[in-house]
Amino acid sequence: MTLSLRMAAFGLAAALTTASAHAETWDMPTPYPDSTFHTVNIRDFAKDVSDRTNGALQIEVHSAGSLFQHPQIKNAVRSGQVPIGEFFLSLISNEDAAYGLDSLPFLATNYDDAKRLWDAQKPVITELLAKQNLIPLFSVPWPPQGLYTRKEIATVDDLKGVKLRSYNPMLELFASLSGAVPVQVEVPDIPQAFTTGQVEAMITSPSTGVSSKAWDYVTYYTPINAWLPKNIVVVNRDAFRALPADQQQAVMEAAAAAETRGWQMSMAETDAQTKALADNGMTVVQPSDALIAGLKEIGQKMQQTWAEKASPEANKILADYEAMH
Ligand code: PCA
Repeated sequence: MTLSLRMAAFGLAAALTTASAHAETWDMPTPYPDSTFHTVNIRDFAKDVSDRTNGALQIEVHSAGSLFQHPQIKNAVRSGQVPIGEFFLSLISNEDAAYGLDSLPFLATNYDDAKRLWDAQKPVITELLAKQNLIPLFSVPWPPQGLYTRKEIATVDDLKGVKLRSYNPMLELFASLSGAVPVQVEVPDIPQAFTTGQVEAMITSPSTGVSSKAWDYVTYYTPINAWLPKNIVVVNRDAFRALPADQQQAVMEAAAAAETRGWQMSMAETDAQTKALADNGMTVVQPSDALIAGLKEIGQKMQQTWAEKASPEANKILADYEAMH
């Protein structure tokens, strides 16, 4: 090797050492399976962060509750056990009613309204999360939620006594008010909950219906489209502030892009995954007027209960949202 080549090789090695000394890897727990569009979007976000930081910040996604189970993810980020994570926003609606607004039946039932609701929610939620050392990065809705059952559901009465899978305190109340029996089950456990008879019906998106192969356990899908609940990605504030300024900016830019992309993915999912349910043999039934009327009554009761429990700031979200119409 000539001297100049050796010098060049030495220079390269030194450069690599410097780069790897500064490269950081963030473990990121998420609750949902790899095939779920939220997880796909988060992996795109991770790649975007890596690209924008020239590889200096890597995010390693641990999907389907594999690193932390869903109910533990928020606190794992809060305490700094991991710097970043995703969870279902309304899962924590018992902490503050502001987190649960997107799961109030028939408040926001399409993407435009869901967006208005998020715009109204965001400043209040940002402040609440700040008290827990957390910064929200982006939030993406699931497609409108529909009803999966073994028998056709013509009215709310048909839900009496049915063991209904629940995923947050709002749905638990909804189930109780409709006479069903709520059972909390995380997405990765859905197939087992149905096969063991723990649950016999669920309310979720066509996306989760497909990812959990609902056709193996239930026959009817009724798109009641009553709410569009959201996932949120949060970062630990100390971990974020420890990043160099250019990397902080890269994370924020990648997050904004992920929010836009995620909403588009969600919209595209609704029809595509409802069709996939039908293609796999499920009977897709439009809800009867009587069923919708009964469910709306429950929604109204829930909104009253919600407003009584909610802080003035949370109630103001609702007022702001309604003023946007
Ligand atoms: N899927 C998730 C949350 C809402 C949805 O559509 C679930 O069923 O738990």
